[in-house]
Amino acid sequence: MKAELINAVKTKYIETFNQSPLLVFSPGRINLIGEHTDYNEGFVFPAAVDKGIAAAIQKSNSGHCTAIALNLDSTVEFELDKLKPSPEGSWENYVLGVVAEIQKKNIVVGNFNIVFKGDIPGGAGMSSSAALENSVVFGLNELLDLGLSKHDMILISQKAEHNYVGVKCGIMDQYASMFGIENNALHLDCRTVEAEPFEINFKDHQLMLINTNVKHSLSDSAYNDRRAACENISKLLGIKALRDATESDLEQIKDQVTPEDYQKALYVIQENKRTIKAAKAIKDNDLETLGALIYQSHDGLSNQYKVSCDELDFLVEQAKKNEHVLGARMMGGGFGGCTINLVAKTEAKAFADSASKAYKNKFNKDCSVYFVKLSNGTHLVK
Ligand code: GAF
Repeated sequence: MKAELINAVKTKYIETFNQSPLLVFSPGRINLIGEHTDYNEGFVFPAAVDKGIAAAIQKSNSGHCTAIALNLDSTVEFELDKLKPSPEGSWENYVLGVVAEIQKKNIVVGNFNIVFKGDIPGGAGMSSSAALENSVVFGLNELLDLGLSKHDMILISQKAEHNYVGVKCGIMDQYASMFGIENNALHLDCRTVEAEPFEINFKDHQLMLINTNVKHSLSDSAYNDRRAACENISKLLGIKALRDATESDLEQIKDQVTPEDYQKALYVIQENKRTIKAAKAIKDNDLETLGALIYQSHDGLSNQYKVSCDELDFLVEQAKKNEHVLGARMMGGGFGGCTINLVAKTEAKAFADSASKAYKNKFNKDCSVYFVKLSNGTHLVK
């Protein structure tokens, strides 16, 4: 699929602009465990996957920039000295935001044209946004020799999302998409922004994603609200981020926060511990423990952090009923998107079929099943 995407953007670029472009591929990501811990400066466990966004980019001498999204059949033109966000929900905000953040560093960006095509399902919680942002900053850095490091680039992508898209995201998605390593998941410390790669070979088990194919509205504002709640509690505790809190610290200020916010902070503290335990379980090849931690993660996301939805909870319940699924949970920001499942290889297809049938009966719509390969991060394609 990657080759087809690259071919499509290259062909469109040459047809439209009559020049030969640089080609970039930027992947989406999964996350084993560690959800909503990144903006609390805690641990996460993502991996880049073999679904992503291809971009063809080259300098423009037309006096303006043009960006084309082939999936959406949409073309946008803009001028670099007049950048401002487009209305909320516009895809080009990811592109404009990246350029604006580079400019904020007093780096001069020259005119360029860019064509995108991707195969990350929208709203699946697989970070098509980070893939898009990273493809732009990486492409511009190569094309214009901007001298940015990969760490600079992911911070630019993250700020673009904060300031142009309006989602106060953490650093997990941009990191995983940029720094992914084939066959590895990255145990990332979101405070130091350094990761330990873990080669993932679950032998007779594998990871499987099931996409609910729903994305409930308000997910962006609910995300920002949760981040704000975590930051308020950190302030009350006199710490930099919830990563520094223990359950007993939280207990001390229990009467100063709402019961709902108390549960949210407790979830973050517990999820951070689970993510550290998951790294040990993988090192010990203890898949039962890993699976149990994954189920606990979902329970916390659903009942304490309140970012799940009926469709996700239903798919996790289906997994729990199946003895061949060691763990399942919602993945990403929540309110829709995928569950990630740790399932016996020989039973994966049967579980996918039975869960899909049950889902269709319950919600009268289809879910989708994906088997992904852990892959390299954003790179040039020769
Ligand atoms: C979204 C955000 F972009 C990430 O930074 C992270 O917080 C995730 O939700 C939840 O773990 O993908």
